[in-house]
Amino acid sequence: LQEFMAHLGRLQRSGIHLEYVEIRKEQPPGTFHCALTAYNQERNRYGDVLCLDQTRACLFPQRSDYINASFMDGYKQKNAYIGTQGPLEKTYGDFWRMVWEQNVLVIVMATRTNEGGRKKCGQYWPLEEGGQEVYSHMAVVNQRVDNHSHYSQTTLELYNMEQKQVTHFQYLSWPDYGVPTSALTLIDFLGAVKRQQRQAVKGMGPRWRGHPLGPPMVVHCSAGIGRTGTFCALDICLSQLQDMGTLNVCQTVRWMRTQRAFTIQTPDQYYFCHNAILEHAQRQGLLSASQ
Ligand code: PTR
Ligand code: PTR
Repeated sequence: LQEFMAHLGRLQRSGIHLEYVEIRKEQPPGTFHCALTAYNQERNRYGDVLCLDQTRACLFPQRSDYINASFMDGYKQKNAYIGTQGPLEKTYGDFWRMVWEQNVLVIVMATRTNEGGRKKCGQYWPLEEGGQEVYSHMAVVNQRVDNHSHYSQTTLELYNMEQKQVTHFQYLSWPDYGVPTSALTLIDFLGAVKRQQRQAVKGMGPRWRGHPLGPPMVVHCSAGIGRTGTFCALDICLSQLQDMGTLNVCQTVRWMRTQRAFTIQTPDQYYFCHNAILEHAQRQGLLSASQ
Protein backbone atom coordinates (compact mmCIF):
# COMPACT_ATOMS: atom_id res chain seq x y z
CA LEU A 1 0.00 0.00 0.00
CA GLN A 2 2.89 2.37 0.75
CA GLU A 3 4.21 1.74 -2.74
CA PHE A 4 0.79 2.39 -4.25
CA MET A 5 0.52 5.61 -2.26
CA ALA A 6 3.96 6.73 -3.36
CA HIS A 7 3.06 5.99 -6.98
CA LEU A 8 -0.15 7.97 -6.63
CA GLY A 9 1.66 10.82 -4.95
CA ARG A 10 4.10 11.03 -7.85
CA LEU A 11 1.46 10.88 -10.53
CA GLN A 12 -1.41 13.06 -9.31
CA ARG A 13 -4.58 13.05 -11.36
CA SER A 14 -3.12 14.26 -14.66
CA GLY A 15 -0.34 11.67 -14.41
CA ILE A 16 -2.89 8.93 -13.94
CA HIS A 17 -4.73 10.15 -17.01
CA LEU A 18 -1.46 10.02 -18.96
CA GLU A 19 -0.74 6.51 -17.73
CA TYR A 20 -4.13 5.52 -19.14
CA VAL A 21 -3.40 7.22 -22.47
CA GLU A 22 -0.29 5.03 -22.72
CA ILE A 23 -2.31 1.90 -21.93
CA ARG A 24 -4.80 2.81 -24.64
CA LYS A 25 -2.07 2.92 -27.27
CA GLU A 26 -1.47 -0.82 -26.92
CA GLN A 27 -3.28 -2.79 -29.59
CA PRO A 28 -5.35 -5.84 -28.60
CA PRO A 29 -3.12 -8.91 -28.97
CA GLY A 30 -5.41 -11.04 -31.10
CA THR A 31 -7.99 -11.30 -33.83
CA PHE A 32 -11.71 -10.63 -34.15
CA HIS A 33 -12.55 -13.03 -36.99
CA CYS A 34 -15.42 -14.84 -35.35
CA ALA A 35 -17.16 -11.65 -34.21
CA LEU A 36 -16.97 -10.35 -37.78
CA THR A 37 -18.53 -13.23 -39.71
CA ALA A 38 -21.77 -12.27 -41.41
CA TYR A 39 -23.95 -14.47 -39.21
CA ASN A 40 -22.40 -13.20 -36.00
CA GLN A 41 -22.12 -9.50 -36.84
CA GLU A 42 -25.72 -8.76 -35.97
CA ARG A 43 -25.14 -10.41 -32.60
CA ASN A 44 -22.84 -7.56 -31.56
CA ARG A 45 -24.56 -4.62 -29.88
CA TYR A 46 -21.87 -2.23 -31.14
CA GLY A 47 -19.99 -2.76 -34.39
CA ASP A 48 -16.81 -1.42 -32.82
CA VAL A 49 -16.90 -3.48 -29.62
CA LEU A 50 -15.96 -7.03 -30.59
CA CYS A 51 -14.51 -9.88 -28.63
CA LEU A 52 -11.13 -11.46 -29.25
CA ASP A 53 -11.14 -14.94 -30.77
CA GLN A 54 -8.51 -16.09 -28.31
CA THR A 55 -10.49 -15.47 -25.13
CA ARG A 56 -14.11 -15.54 -26.22
CA ALA A 57 -16.58 -17.56 -24.19
CA CYS A 58 -17.88 -20.10 -26.72
CA LEU A 59 -21.34 -21.58 -26.50
CA PHE A 60 -21.62 -25.32 -26.89
CA PRO A 61 -21.76 -25.50 -30.70
CA GLN A 62 -25.11 -25.25 -32.42
CA ARG A 63 -25.73 -23.13 -35.53
CA SER A 64 -23.12 -20.73 -34.12
CA ASP A 65 -21.11 -20.88 -30.91
CA TYR A 66 -20.77 -17.10 -30.84
CA ILE A 67 -21.75 -14.62 -28.18
CA ASN A 68 -20.03 -11.30 -27.59
CA ALA A 69 -18.45 -12.43 -24.31
CA SER A 70 -14.88 -12.90 -23.08
CA PHE A 71 -13.26 -14.87 -20.29
CA MET A 72 -11.23 -12.69 -17.97
CA ASP A 73 -8.92 -13.71 -15.15
CA GLY A 74 -9.48 -12.54 -11.62
CA TYR A 75 -7.01 -12.45 -8.78
CA LYS A 76 -5.43 -15.91 -8.63
CA GLN A 77 -8.44 -17.25 -10.48
CA LYS A 78 -8.36 -18.06 -14.15
CA ASN A 79 -11.65 -17.20 -15.89
CA ALA A 80 -13.12 -15.53 -12.83
CA TYR A 81 -15.41 -13.41 -15.01
CA ILE A 82 -17.18 -13.48 -18.29
CA GLY A 83 -17.34 -9.88 -19.50
CA THR A 84 -20.14 -9.42 -21.98
CA GLN A 85 -22.36 -6.88 -23.69
CA GLY A 86 -25.89 -6.10 -22.57
CA PRO A 87 -27.98 -8.82 -24.26
CA LEU A 88 -29.87 -7.94 -27.45
CA GLU A 89 -33.32 -9.37 -28.01
CA LYS A 90 -31.78 -11.61 -30.61
CA THR A 91 -29.24 -12.97 -28.13
CA TYR A 92 -31.36 -13.51 -24.98
CA GLY A 93 -31.41 -17.25 -25.69
CA ASP A 94 -27.63 -17.31 -26.23
CA PHE A 95 -27.05 -15.36 -23.04
CA TRP A 96 -29.07 -17.78 -20.91
CA ARG A 97 -27.49 -20.75 -22.64
CA MET A 98 -24.07 -19.38 -21.68
CA VAL A 99 -25.18 -18.87 -18.07
CA TRP A 100 -26.45 -22.45 -17.99
CA GLU A 101 -23.49 -24.05 -19.74
CA GLN A 102 -20.89 -22.23 -17.62
CA ASN A 103 -22.74 -22.96 -14.35
CA VAL A 104 -22.93 -19.25 -13.61
CA LEU A 105 -24.25 -18.41 -10.14
CA VAL A 106 -24.10 -14.61 -10.18
CA ILE A 107 -24.81 -12.01 -12.87
CA VAL A 108 -23.65 -8.43 -12.37
CA MET A 109 -25.35 -5.73 -14.44
CA ALA A 110 -23.77 -2.29 -14.26
CA THR A 111 -26.19 -0.40 -16.51
CA ARG A 112 -29.85 0.48 -16.71
CA THR A 113 -31.82 -0.84 -19.65
CA ASN A 114 -32.45 2.75 -20.81
CA GLU A 115 -30.32 5.79 -20.16
CA GLY A 116 -30.96 9.28 -21.46
CA GLY A 117 -33.75 7.98 -23.66
CA ARG A 118 -31.44 5.45 -25.33
CA LYS A 119 -31.66 1.69 -25.15
CA LYS A 120 -28.54 0.35 -23.44
CA CYS A 121 -29.51 -3.22 -22.76
CA GLY A 122 -32.46 -5.52 -23.37
CA GLN A 123 -34.88 -6.54 -20.64
CA TYR A 124 -33.52 -10.08 -20.74
CA TRP A 125 -34.95 -11.32 -17.44
CA PRO A 126 -38.46 -11.19 -15.95
CA LEU A 127 -38.48 -7.96 -13.96
CA GLU A 128 -41.42 -8.53 -11.62
CA GLU A 129 -41.50 -10.93 -8.70
CA GLY A 130 -43.40 -14.03 -9.78
CA GLY A 131 -42.87 -13.22 -13.47
CA GLN A 132 -41.61 -15.83 -15.91
CA GLU A 133 -40.30 -15.88 -19.47
CA VAL A 134 -39.00 -18.49 -21.85
CA TYR A 135 -35.83 -17.68 -23.78
CA SER A 136 -35.15 -20.29 -26.48
CA HIS A 137 -35.47 -23.48 -24.42
CA MET A 138 -34.89 -21.96 -21.03
CA ALA A 139 -37.60 -20.90 -18.62
CA VAL A 140 -36.55 -18.15 -16.24
CA VAL A 141 -38.69 -17.41 -13.18
CA ASN A 142 -38.29 -14.37 -10.97
CA GLN A 143 -38.53 -15.70 -7.42
CA ARG A 144 -37.77 -12.61 -5.42
CA VAL A 145 -36.57 -9.02 -5.73
CA ASP A 146 -34.74 -7.16 -2.95
CA ASN A 147 -34.33 -3.45 -3.55
CA HIS A 148 -31.39 -1.68 -1.94
CA SER A 149 -30.58 1.99 -2.25
CA HIS A 150 -28.07 1.65 -5.13
CA TYR A 151 -28.83 -1.76 -6.49
CA SER A 152 -31.40 -4.48 -6.78
CA GLN A 153 -30.87 -8.15 -6.13
CA THR A 154 -33.10 -10.67 -7.88
CA THR A 155 -33.26 -14.41 -7.34
CA LEU A 156 -33.95 -16.25 -10.58
CA GLU A 157 -34.71 -19.92 -11.15
CA LEU A 158 -33.71 -21.43 -14.49
CA TYR A 159 -35.42 -24.52 -15.83
CA ASN A 160 -33.92 -26.57 -18.61
CA MET A 161 -33.30 -30.27 -18.09
CA GLU A 162 -32.96 -29.55 -14.39
CA GLN A 163 -33.32 -26.49 -12.21
CA LYS A 164 -30.65 -23.96 -11.27
CA GLN A 165 -30.63 -20.76 -9.28
CA VAL A 166 -28.88 -17.58 -10.32
CA THR A 167 -28.69 -14.25 -8.50
CA HIS A 168 -28.91 -11.11 -10.58
CA PHE A 169 -27.40 -7.90 -9.19
CA GLN A 170 -28.12 -4.60 -10.92
CA TYR A 171 -26.18 -1.50 -9.94
CA LEU A 172 -28.37 1.49 -10.65
CA SER A 173 -26.29 4.64 -10.47
CA TRP A 174 -23.56 4.36 -13.06
CA PRO A 175 -23.98 6.14 -16.42
CA ASP A 176 -21.89 4.86 -19.35
CA TYR A 177 -18.61 6.64 -20.03
CA GLY A 178 -19.02 7.89 -16.46
CA VAL A 179 -18.07 6.83 -12.99
CA PRO A 180 -20.37 5.94 -10.10
CA THR A 181 -21.51 8.79 -7.91
CA SER A 182 -19.99 7.12 -4.87
CA ALA A 183 -17.01 4.78 -4.73
CA LEU A 184 -17.98 3.32 -1.37
CA THR A 185 -21.48 2.35 -2.47
CA LEU A 186 -19.93 0.52 -5.44
CA ILE A 187 -17.50 -1.23 -3.09
CA ASP A 188 -20.41 -2.24 -0.84
CA PHE A 189 -22.19 -3.56 -3.93
CA LEU A 190 -19.08 -5.55 -4.84
CA GLY A 191 -19.06 -6.96 -1.30
CA ALA A 192 -22.67 -8.12 -1.62
CA VAL A 193 -21.88 -9.74 -4.98
CA LYS A 194 -18.88 -11.62 -3.57
CA ARG A 195 -20.80 -12.81 -0.50
CA GLN A 196 -23.49 -14.23 -2.74
CA GLN A 197 -20.94 -15.96 -4.96
CA ARG A 198 -19.27 -17.55 -1.92
CA GLN A 199 -22.56 -18.68 -0.48
CA ALA A 200 -23.77 -20.12 -3.78
CA VAL A 201 -20.50 -22.01 -4.33
CA LYS A 202 -20.85 -23.51 -0.87
CA GLY A 203 -24.40 -24.50 -1.77
CA MET A 204 -23.12 -26.45 -4.78
CA GLY A 205 -21.11 -28.69 -2.44
CA PRO A 206 -19.20 -31.55 -4.07
CA ARG A 207 -21.08 -31.08 -7.35
CA TRP A 208 -18.64 -28.25 -8.07
CA ARG A 209 -15.20 -29.55 -8.99
CA GLY A 210 -13.66 -26.40 -10.45
CA HIS A 211 -11.81 -23.49 -8.89
CA PRO A 212 -12.61 -23.07 -5.16
CA LEU A 213 -13.95 -19.58 -5.84
CA GLY A 214 -16.51 -21.09 -8.19
CA PRO A 215 -17.65 -20.70 -11.77
CA PRO A 216 -17.19 -17.38 -13.59
CA MET A 217 -19.37 -14.44 -12.68
CA VAL A 218 -21.05 -12.82 -15.65
CA VAL A 219 -20.40 -9.07 -15.67
CA HIS A 220 -22.02 -6.80 -18.23
CA CYS A 221 -23.01 -3.23 -18.94
CA SER A 222 -24.04 -1.95 -22.36
CA ALA A 223 -20.92 -2.60 -24.45
CA GLY A 224 -19.31 -4.69 -21.72
CA ILE A 225 -16.04 -2.80 -21.63
CA GLY A 226 -16.25 0.52 -19.74
CA ARG A 227 -18.17 -0.18 -16.59
CA THR A 228 -17.56 -3.93 -16.78
CA GLY A 229 -13.80 -3.38 -16.90
CA THR A 230 -13.90 -0.88 -14.07
CA PHE A 231 -15.89 -3.25 -11.87
CA CYS A 232 -13.54 -6.20 -12.50
CA ALA A 233 -10.37 -4.10 -12.10
CA LEU A 234 -11.63 -2.86 -8.77
CA ASP A 235 -12.42 -6.39 -7.61
CA ILE A 236 -8.96 -7.63 -8.62
CA CYS A 237 -7.11 -4.70 -7.06
CA LEU A 238 -9.00 -4.94 -3.77
CA SER A 239 -8.19 -8.67 -3.63
CA GLN A 240 -4.52 -7.89 -4.29
CA LEU A 241 -4.58 -5.34 -1.49
CA GLN A 242 -6.22 -7.73 0.94
CA ASP A 243 -3.91 -10.62 0.12
CA MET A 244 -0.57 -8.88 -0.36
CA GLY A 245 -1.02 -5.46 1.17
CA THR A 246 -0.24 -3.85 -2.17
CA LEU A 247 -1.73 -3.57 -5.65
CA ASN A 248 -1.04 -2.49 -9.20
CA VAL A 249 -3.87 -0.92 -11.18
CA CYS A 250 -1.82 -0.34 -14.31
CA GLN A 251 -0.72 -3.97 -14.71
CA THR A 252 -4.18 -5.22 -13.84
CA VAL A 253 -5.81 -3.10 -16.52
CA ARG A 254 -3.18 -3.93 -19.13
CA TRP A 255 -3.66 -7.64 -18.57
CA MET A 256 -7.43 -7.30 -18.58
CA ARG A 257 -7.33 -5.51 -21.93
CA THR A 258 -5.48 -8.47 -23.45
CA GLN A 259 -8.49 -10.64 -22.60
CA ARG A 260 -11.47 -8.37 -23.19
CA ALA A 261 -10.28 -5.74 -25.60
CA PHE A 262 -10.85 -2.04 -24.77
CA THR A 263 -11.88 -2.58 -21.14
CA ILE A 264 -12.00 0.66 -19.16
CA GLN A 265 -13.15 3.33 -21.55
CA THR A 266 -12.16 6.67 -20.13
CA PRO A 267 -9.34 8.27 -18.13
CA ASP A 268 -11.89 9.03 -15.42
CA GLN A 269 -12.83 5.39 -15.06
CA TYR A 270 -9.13 4.59 -14.71
CA TYR A 271 -8.73 7.35 -12.15
CA PHE A 272 -11.85 6.18 -10.37
CA CYS A 273 -10.25 2.77 -9.70
CA HIS A 274 -7.41 4.49 -7.84
CA ASN A 275 -9.70 6.77 -5.95
CA ALA A 276 -12.06 4.00 -4.92
CA ILE A 277 -9.16 1.98 -3.53
CA LEU A 278 -8.00 4.99 -1.54
CA GLU A 279 -11.47 5.57 -0.10
CA HIS A 280 -11.70 1.91 0.79
CA ALA A 281 -8.27 1.94 2.45
CA GLN A 282 -9.25 5.01 4.44
CA ARG A 283 -12.49 3.44 5.58
CA GLN A 284 -10.67 0.27 6.61
CA GLY A 285 -8.29 2.37 8.69
CA LEU A 286 -5.34 1.36 6.49
CA LEU A 287 -4.54 5.04 5.96
CA SER A 288 -5.02 8.10 8.06
CA ALA A 289 -7.66 10.45 6.64
CA SER A 290 -5.03 13.06 5.82
CA GLN A 291 -3.08 10.82 3.42
N1 PTR B 1 -2.43 -16.99 -12.54
C1 PTR B 1 -2.67 -17.24 -11.15
C2 PTR B 1 -1.83 -16.31 -10.33
O1 PTR B 1 -1.77 -15.17 -10.66
O2 PTR B 1 -1.31 -16.73 -9.29
C3 PTR B 1 -2.40 -18.67 -10.85
C4 PTR B 1 -3.64 -19.48 -10.90
C5 PTR B 1 -4.11 -19.95 -12.09
C6 PTR B 1 -4.34 -19.77 -9.76
C7 PTR B 1 -5.27 -20.69 -12.18
C8 PTR B 1 -5.50 -20.53 -9.82
C9 PTR B 1 -5.96 -20.99 -11.05
O3 PTR B 1 -7.12 -21.67 -11.07
P1 PTR B 1 -7.53 -23.01 -11.82
O4 PTR B 1 -7.82 -23.98 -10.75
O5 PTR B 1 -8.73 -22.58 -12.58
O6 PTR B 1 -6.40 -23.44 -12.71
N1 PTR C 1 -19.62 2.54 -30.15
C1 PTR C 1 -20.26 2.47 -28.89
C2 PTR C 1 -20.68 3.87 -28.51
O1 PTR C 1 -19.83 4.69 -28.18
O2 PTR C 1 -21.89 4.14 -28.58
C3 PTR C 1 -19.41 1.78 -27.91
C4 PTR C 1 -19.64 1.86 -26.43
C5 PTR C 1 -20.86 1.96 -25.82
C6 PTR C 1 -18.52 1.78 -25.63
C7 PTR C 1 -20.99 1.98 -24.42
C8 PTR C 1 -18.62 1.80 -24.25
C9 PTR C 1 -19.84 1.88 -23.65
O3 PTR C 1 -19.92 1.85 -22.29
P1 PTR C 1 -20.03 0.52 -21.39
O4 PTR C 1 -19.03 -0.50 -21.85
O5 PTR C 1 -19.75 1.00 -20.01
O6 PTR C 1 -21.43 0.02 -21.51
